[in-house]
Amino acid sequence: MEQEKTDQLEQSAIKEAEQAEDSRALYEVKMRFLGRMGSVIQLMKKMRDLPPEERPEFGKKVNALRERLERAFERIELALKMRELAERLKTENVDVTMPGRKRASGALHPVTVVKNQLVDIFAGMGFEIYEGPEIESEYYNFTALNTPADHPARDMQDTFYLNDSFLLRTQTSAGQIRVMENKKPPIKVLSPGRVFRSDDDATHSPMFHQMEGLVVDKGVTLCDLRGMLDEFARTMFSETSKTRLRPSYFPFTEPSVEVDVSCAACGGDGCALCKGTGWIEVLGAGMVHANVLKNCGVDPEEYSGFAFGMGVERIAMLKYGINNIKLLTENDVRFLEQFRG
Ligand code: 2NL
Repeated sequence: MEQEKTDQLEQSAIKEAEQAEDSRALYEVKMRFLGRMGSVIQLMKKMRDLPPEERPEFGKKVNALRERLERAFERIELALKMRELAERLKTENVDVTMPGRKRASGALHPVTVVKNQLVDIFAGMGFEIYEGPEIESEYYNFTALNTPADHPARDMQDTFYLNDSFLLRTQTSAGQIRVMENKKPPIKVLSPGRVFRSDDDATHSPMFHQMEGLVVDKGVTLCDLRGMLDEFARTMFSETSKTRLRPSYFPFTEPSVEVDVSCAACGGDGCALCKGTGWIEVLGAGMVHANVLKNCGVDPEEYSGFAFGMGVERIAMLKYGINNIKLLTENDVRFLEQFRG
């Protein structure tokens, strides 16, 4: 009777195990027979109902059954795993000859490249970098810079006003005024940053990047400015670049100059880029006006200074032969791709 029961249990366990669809189902069957509440344990518990002399014999039998079942489950599990692996290998095969997906790599924008170059050149000459705020008061942007109340640059037509006294800075010198107010000379600062003017055509954009330099100390002259600009032109454009100063006017400098650099495209002979003149206008500069120094608490009898300002987009356009400033803000990938370093 007992023998019959064990045989039956063994047979149905093996049968169910062999019918299991996957390893999960097989594990469930195994738990049902060999688990802590499984049939084999239940069978073992029956030992208590037997007379003591029959117990050892019964125990041995049940233990033998458990060992046989464990081996059977191991064998079935191995076969099932092999089958599942074969199945996976059939569906998850990888075509190692397939070409990879191309990933487009990014690069710095040409304006950023030129800005970094300019910062490197002037930092190498000992300039400190100071970036002021983009929103400025009328005082820092115009009044302190000796720009009279009726100057056309202050006009609503040219300047973006936020309210009666605040505006989007039209030049980075607004920030340089703060430096002069707060620091005793010697001063040597470079201010790169966005500026805003109500201007819009092929060479003017309502937002562009400016880079202004300011040097204030005892005995600073226009000659120092020129020497520094020569060095700048040679590093930025070509080893053989020359500079030329032409008289000009800015309210914040006296004297004021416009600075031309010999055309790097033709070497000064005259070409389409320089419109046959051999020279290209690159920046504006001058000796800091005595009124500007006074406005910042710097004594013009004791100190003098020079300053210069250039448009970063303009330098980038000259360097790369770009004929429309808008190309620099449209961000057409076909345009930008040509500047990958
Ligand atoms: C231009 C001309 C210029 C300055 C900027 C300056 C700054 C201070 C005092 C005096 Cl704090 N001047 N900056 C001077 C001359 C010209 O920029 O054409 N910029 C695009």
